[in-house]
Amino acid sequence: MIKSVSTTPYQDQKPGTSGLRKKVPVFQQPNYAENFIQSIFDSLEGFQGKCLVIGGDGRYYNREVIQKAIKMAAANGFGKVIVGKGGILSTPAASHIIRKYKAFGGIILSASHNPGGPTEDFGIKYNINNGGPAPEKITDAIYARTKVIDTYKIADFPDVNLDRIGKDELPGGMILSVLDSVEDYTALMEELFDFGAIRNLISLGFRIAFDAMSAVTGPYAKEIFENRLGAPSGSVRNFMPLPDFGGHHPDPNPVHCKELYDEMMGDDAPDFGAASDGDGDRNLIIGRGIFVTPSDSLAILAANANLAPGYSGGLAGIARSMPTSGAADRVAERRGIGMYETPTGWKFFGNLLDAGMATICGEESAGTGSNHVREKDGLWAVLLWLNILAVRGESVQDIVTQHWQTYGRNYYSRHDYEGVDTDAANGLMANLRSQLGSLPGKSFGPLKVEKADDFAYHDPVDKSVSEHQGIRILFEGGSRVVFRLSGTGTSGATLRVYVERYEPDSSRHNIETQQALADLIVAAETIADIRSRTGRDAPSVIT
Ligand code: VG1
Ligand code: CO
Repeated sequence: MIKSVSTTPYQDQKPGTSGLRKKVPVFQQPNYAENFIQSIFDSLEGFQGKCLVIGGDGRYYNREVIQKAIKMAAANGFGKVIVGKGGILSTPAASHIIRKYKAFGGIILSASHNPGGPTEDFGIKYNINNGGPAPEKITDAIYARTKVIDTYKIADFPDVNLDRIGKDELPGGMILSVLDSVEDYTALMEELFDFGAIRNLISLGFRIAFDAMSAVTGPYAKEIFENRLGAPSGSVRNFMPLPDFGGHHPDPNPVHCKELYDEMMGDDAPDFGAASDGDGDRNLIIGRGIFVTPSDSLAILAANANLAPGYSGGLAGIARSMPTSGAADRVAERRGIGMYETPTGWKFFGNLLDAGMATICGEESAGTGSNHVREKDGLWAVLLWLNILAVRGESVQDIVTQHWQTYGRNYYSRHDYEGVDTDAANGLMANLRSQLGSLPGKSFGPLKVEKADDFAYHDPVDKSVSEHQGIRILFEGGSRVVFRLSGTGTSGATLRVYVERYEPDSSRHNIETQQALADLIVAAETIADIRSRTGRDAPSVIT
């Protein structure tokens, strides 16, 4: 019934910013997925007889790995497995289901915003019982295990039916429960937001355009925006999840959502445009004629969250990843609430949310969320925006410009250099580190360096320390440049350069972003020597 299979370890199974991500052919190597899943189980204690949630974003290879994971969960002694119908669960929905059904943890199969398909990306990550990504202590243990693993356990029963909702006892006694992927999540959104007010806004002719990017949010968005909130059919586009996302890159930014972006900038644009990514945890917000940067969106959502029923009592605090702009800090300061700066990656927010120190969290990479789950949540952000728009009765443009008038504007942009030679990228970072001591006091054009460091995070809850989380160069007056290497890519290295400048004067809030940041962009190049070290004249993607 239960087979113990001998295996040999792979040396490259180190989880990155958000789980293990590799090309599909890498995952298809013999025992590759099995080794990683067994290493997860081997790093956990006390799950005998307990419940495991398994879900994925529907990308290529999803179903195959779900079948393996179910059989391995049974063989390792879990008492119950919950999966979404068809093996589909958005990342925030999986987080909710782990919490709602008090599961021991969950396995989420996704490579998020990375492309899908037979030669594209796949990923596996483990979430703990609070619904959030496993902290580094666990991911480090999983990695250590992958390097020495020699057997895995798998039950020997035929593939289960993932498409029939209901409960089944599998051979050996483990219960399999297949849930509607959308229902529990939608109910949670109805508790947090005033659906009546949003429905009313839409009935008055407010037009929304949501691009699901042929990824996991399609069925969720159809149900929420069209069926429950009454948006006309067609308001949700690309709503059929496809294993290859229609050949697109399901990353909700103005570059990969160009069609929606152009429409929102054009004549007769809808009032509100939005999109989400491969696994449903990111969001893109565009008003008629205005793109809202994720950092601004976090600040505006935090400043207005009390207008939604779920947050009417105000916020305990706000948390943002270090490279995210300081716009939200100004909101926290004015409200007299806590502000926390964490390394990149949602796993660092879990402790702050669990401890009740932060209510809303966000990242510059288009992730925003709250204490309702322990992942970032794309549709949640869209619904909070809609709730705010319904209550305030103003346009996105008005809300954003008023926010800048009140708090000042943080001009912000991220420049990504993708697929850079790994040694060159490491060399660039090492060179930056070597300059940290000598940079303060130096001037670059009109900018003078005030401070330079390698960001280290001291978790205020569990006291753990995470070092080398990005090089920060802070200039006098509050501008800064941050450099770090991506931990989610699957080929070569990706250098991310984050550029930010604070502008308090509202007569200077209409400058084009790259122009507003021009001096900083030049300084970044001078200090890091990006062109000669990477061989690139320009970033691959500017957001
Ligand atoms: C990127 C983003 C980070 C985000 C992570 C996972 O990581 O920068 O903010 O948390 O992706 O998001 P990196 O290491 O490539 O910069 V997702 O939607 O891919 O789960
Ligand atoms: Co994602």
